[in-house]
Amino acid sequence: MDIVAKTVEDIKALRIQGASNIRKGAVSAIVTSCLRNNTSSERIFRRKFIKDTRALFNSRPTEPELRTALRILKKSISQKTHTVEEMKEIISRTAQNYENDRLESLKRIADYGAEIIPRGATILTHCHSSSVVNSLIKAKSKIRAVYCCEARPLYQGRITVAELNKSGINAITLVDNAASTIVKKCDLFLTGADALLADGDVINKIGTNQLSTVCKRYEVPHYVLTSTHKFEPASFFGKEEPIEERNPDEVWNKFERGKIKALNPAFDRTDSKYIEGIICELGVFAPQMLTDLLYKKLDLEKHHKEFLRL
Ligand code: RUB
Repeated sequence: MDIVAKTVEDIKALRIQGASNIRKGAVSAIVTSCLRNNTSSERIFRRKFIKDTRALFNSRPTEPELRTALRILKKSISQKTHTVEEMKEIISRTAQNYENDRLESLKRIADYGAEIIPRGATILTHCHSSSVVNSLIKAKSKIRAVYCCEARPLYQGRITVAELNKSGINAITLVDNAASTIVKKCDLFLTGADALLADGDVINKIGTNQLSTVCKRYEVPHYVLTSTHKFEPASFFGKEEPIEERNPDEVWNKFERGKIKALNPAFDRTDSKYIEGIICELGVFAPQMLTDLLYKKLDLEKHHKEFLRL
């Protein structure tokens, strides 16, 4: 099977899971597909590149980082005079630069994240985020316990608890509905993000919003750890970020549930007013301060049309 088709399938089936891994898998597939392309015709090369990019772009709806990386790759070969060999070289180089930039971001997020964790901390987390796991591992010596919500229906929280345990952190799994009973003994609630929006709201795994609301009630600060690559610039121009609706069979398979309907949204949106801070590669920010900064940094007023086009 073609590498791009296989990657799209893996992303849809969550064999590649989490915003950062999805982007990484997609970029690697597109680079491999380009390098394997034997054509010497620039037109045919571009046509295949666009077809592959579109398939990956649409593989999961609520993933701005995936879209950002693919937009950057496409922009890198926008000059129409390149030969196929030049385009291959540019695409590989751009992908490598992006990866280096993300690795550097991840390192900085882990540093800033570890810094806000107090000594003897008890922490609540939800689902699986590479940014959160990295920060917790970095702050290991200060951590008393991490409670990891399972994140039904697909239990990505179990990936978190297993990774933390393996690194020697006292990590405990709990069903999602038990969170409010232990939140009172937690110092922090830490999550990743799938999308960061213009008004400072954050989209993350389903259940994040209700946990964040409970945390606010008990004055447990919710910090979101994410790189600014998850920012969706289209949200500044009124575009709603779609929430992926997944197969109801993930909740309850159809042989057992018969005609009973099941709802299965993958993500939810947490209001910026519940979020204490966003920890990104630039530092720790109040949500809206960060989005104002990104608007200016990306010079979106001038470039938004060009930036948003795939
Ligand atoms: C994963 C999820 C993660 C974010 C951030 O959902 O919600 O918290 O993607 O991940 P799913 P990271 O399992 O449905 O992809 O910090 O690794 O980018």
